Amino acid sequence: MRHILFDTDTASDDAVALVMSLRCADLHIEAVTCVCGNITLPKVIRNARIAVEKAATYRPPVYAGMARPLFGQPTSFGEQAHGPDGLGGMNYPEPSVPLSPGHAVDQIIRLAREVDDLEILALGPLTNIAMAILLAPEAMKRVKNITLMGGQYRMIDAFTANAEFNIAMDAEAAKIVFASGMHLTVVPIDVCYGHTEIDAADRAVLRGYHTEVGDFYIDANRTLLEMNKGAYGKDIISMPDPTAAAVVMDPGVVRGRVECFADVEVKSPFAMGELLYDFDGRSGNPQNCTLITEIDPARFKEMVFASADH
Ligand SMILES: [Ca+2]
Repeated sequence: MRHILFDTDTASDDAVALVMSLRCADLHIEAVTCVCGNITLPKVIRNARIAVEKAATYRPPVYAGMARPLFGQPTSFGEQAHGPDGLGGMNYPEPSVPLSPGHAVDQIIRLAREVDDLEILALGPLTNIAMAILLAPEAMKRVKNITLMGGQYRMIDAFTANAEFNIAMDAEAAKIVFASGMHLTVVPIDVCYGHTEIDAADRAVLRGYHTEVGDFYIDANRTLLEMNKGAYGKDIISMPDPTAAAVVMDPGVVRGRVECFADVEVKSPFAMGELLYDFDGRSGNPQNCTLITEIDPARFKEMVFASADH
């Protein structure tokens, strides 16, 4: 059994990732820690509690974390992609899963100290993780690995002209995490687009199960679907966070990876939050991350389906 801390700015694709992770027999989610990102923190917390309830397995504690980036205020929210509530405007009823007392950052540090081989899955801006590193660097060095959905590899204009949303939203926090000495597995936005997207045929499979979770995966992402149709002419639901969760659940879903050094640009307004790489060591910096470069789309979709067929 692997021990996972699930850090999330729970919008619609985070919710799918959380249900998948809770339904994965190999993982135990020790805590769900919420961070401002796709939507405001109160909505993140509510959606995390909804997702835990929808998974209908065990109920890890859900903790409130940072409500804004390290510096300044959030520059953007994702209502246009995820709906006013972050879950497709579905207005799901108030969940029975409670918010647990205590601050997410304190709980991250506590678990890093108490749990051997703790792994972190980080699916939003890295504010909570950076705060934990600043407060307790030695405790955080006990963490086995952080798998994060964030950044870009070859695709540059994923959110701003040169950066992806999760990193751009709190670039300084990301820089702290990349400089921490902790081992990172980076799932960039590139590998979450294309063949891993949920198309009409995939949605028919999910609907065909006639399960609450199968419907939840599609309904919670309906704003994302409409945006992709309207803005990009693509009849798909993109699944960045479930893709990163799949990498944790089953490393066999990874088709390509490269060991490298990565850092985050925080000074250039034009490239704020851009991930920068050294693939051959010429910068003199030691490798600090495993960059995922290709995903097996069929295997990924099988994992999405398997988590929704019951
Ligand atoms: Ca997210």
